[in-house]
Amino acid sequence: MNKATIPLLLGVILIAAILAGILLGCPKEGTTVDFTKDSVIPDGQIPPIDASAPAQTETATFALGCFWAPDSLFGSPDGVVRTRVGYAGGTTESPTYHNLGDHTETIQIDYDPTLISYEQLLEIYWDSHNPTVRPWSRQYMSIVFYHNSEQRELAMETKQREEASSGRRVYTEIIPFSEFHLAEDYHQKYHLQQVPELMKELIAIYPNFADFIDSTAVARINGYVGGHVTFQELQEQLNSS
Ligand code: MHO
Repeated sequence: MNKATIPLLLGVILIAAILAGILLGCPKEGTTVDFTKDSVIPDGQIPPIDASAPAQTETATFALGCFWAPDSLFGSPDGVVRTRVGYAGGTTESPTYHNLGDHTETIQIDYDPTLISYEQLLEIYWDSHNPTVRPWSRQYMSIVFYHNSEQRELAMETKQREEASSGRRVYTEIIPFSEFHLAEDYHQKYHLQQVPELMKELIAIYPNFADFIDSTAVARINGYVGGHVTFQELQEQLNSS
């Protein structure tokens, strides 16, 4: 074989390999999903993940600023069974978004402790907001509402760790949970509710809004809309049982 043909041959093989990769669909990452054409739940049935929701769950209650983003963030991890947003920590009776009184925007997370621990939820909590900034209103306070002494201990320990690592005061309050007032429907799964095509599809599957709020599948879809998983990962989550 002529010496000059070897690099040529290698070049041709390389180009062929790249083309084959593209044709066989390697770069799935950037694929955009168009919900005017594509469904998130193609068979239109309640997905397997909802049937696998355990009867026994534990609850974590956190405040970390506006509750819209945490609702998406905590919707994604395996082991989170449901998320709800509401108001807690104050004395005002029957608070609403426009009459919050001394309450704070709060997220409540029901989780399966065999799949995710309170400590892991606390990691997400500390990583996703900056509690060293003095809160400017009760509405956006940083608070861990503990449900038992074990949660209290873990919250105190990790708060101390945050203070030590930042070298700054952490304003997070650690107080006992007393009451959670569910927020208005339009605040639940807020990011997801901004996508009308998805809402149309999901309301057909969950005609009762309370079922929509409590669904694990809907929490995961809200996590996807918030950018916490890929569409491929979401499909695997919805089909897991
Ligand atoms: N900046 C947001 C905060 C909403 S959050 C539920 C707004 O008022 O649009 O507090």
